[in-house]
Amino acid sequence: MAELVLIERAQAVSVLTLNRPEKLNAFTTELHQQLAAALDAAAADDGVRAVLLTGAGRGFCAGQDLQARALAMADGRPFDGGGAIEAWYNPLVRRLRRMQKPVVCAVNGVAAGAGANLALACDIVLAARSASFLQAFCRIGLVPDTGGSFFLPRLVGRARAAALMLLGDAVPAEEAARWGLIWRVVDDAVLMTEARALAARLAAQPTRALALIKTMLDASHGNSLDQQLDLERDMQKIAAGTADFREGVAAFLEKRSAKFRGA
Ligand code: LHQ
Repeated sequence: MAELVLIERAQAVSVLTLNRPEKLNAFTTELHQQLAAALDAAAADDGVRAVLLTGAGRGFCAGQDLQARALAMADGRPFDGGGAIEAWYNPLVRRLRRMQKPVVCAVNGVAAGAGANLALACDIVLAARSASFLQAFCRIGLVPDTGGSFFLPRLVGRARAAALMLLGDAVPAEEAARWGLIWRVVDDAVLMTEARALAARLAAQPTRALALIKTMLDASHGNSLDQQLDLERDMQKIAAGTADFREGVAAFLEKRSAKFRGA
């Protein structure tokens, strides 16, 4: 079986590399299957405290593989776009958002269609200066998926989201960072060093608290102030019950660095 997702363990970080470089890591069913399995394994392993997602070669991910073979249904029926979303793309976004640990995305090159929105579903996105983000869907008569119509307006506002989705133009990484679509741009040569350092730093933080923060961020846009205040109370109750909180306070009082265990 071809290794379409390379899995490397760097201490407490699981580094996942999409690996169809000749097709800019476009999604086939096999790639989806391997990515889902790798994310599930990372989620289930308490020794993994951060995930780093990137792509092999010059692209990050060109979205759905548009070759006829990848679109063909096994039983000869026409391609069912909604079926592919239900079977693969929606579960992928849910896996990332429900992951009880931070997910860093290192966008090493073009991120198009579902590939662009895959990046936006991660927690912190770093991009190489040469990378670009492209809501390619309208170019081929499709609509944004993989959470794009949810994430984009929240990240960059309706005006920019509308132009991105209706025009399908590429946004260079530096502009994406200026707009708040992603966290930061770095030189191509240092992307993976920076991304690995960031993931390692996150992996040494209090993992339970980080997971609770993800929950709060995701709830924030749908909640009223009162609901969010209640959620903060509930999340703080859980965080304050962790060993990592006790360690954090002890380290502060003893004027030393905290050694968080992620529990
Ligand atoms: C590709 C692809 C690709 C196959 C590059 N497929 N081969 C969900 C399920 C339901 C319905 C369907 O949609 C979805 C979600 C989606 O993601 S829809 C959006 C699908 N993606 C696109 O429309 C992007 C298509 N790709 C492009 O527009 C360009 O390739 C970009 C702008 C990403 C990069 O352009 P270039 O840097 O000029 O590279 P290239 O076009 O020369 O691509 C390099 C190779 O990769 C080339 O293969 P070849 O054998 O000719 O060298 C491309 O055919 C192949 N490739 N994207 N999505």
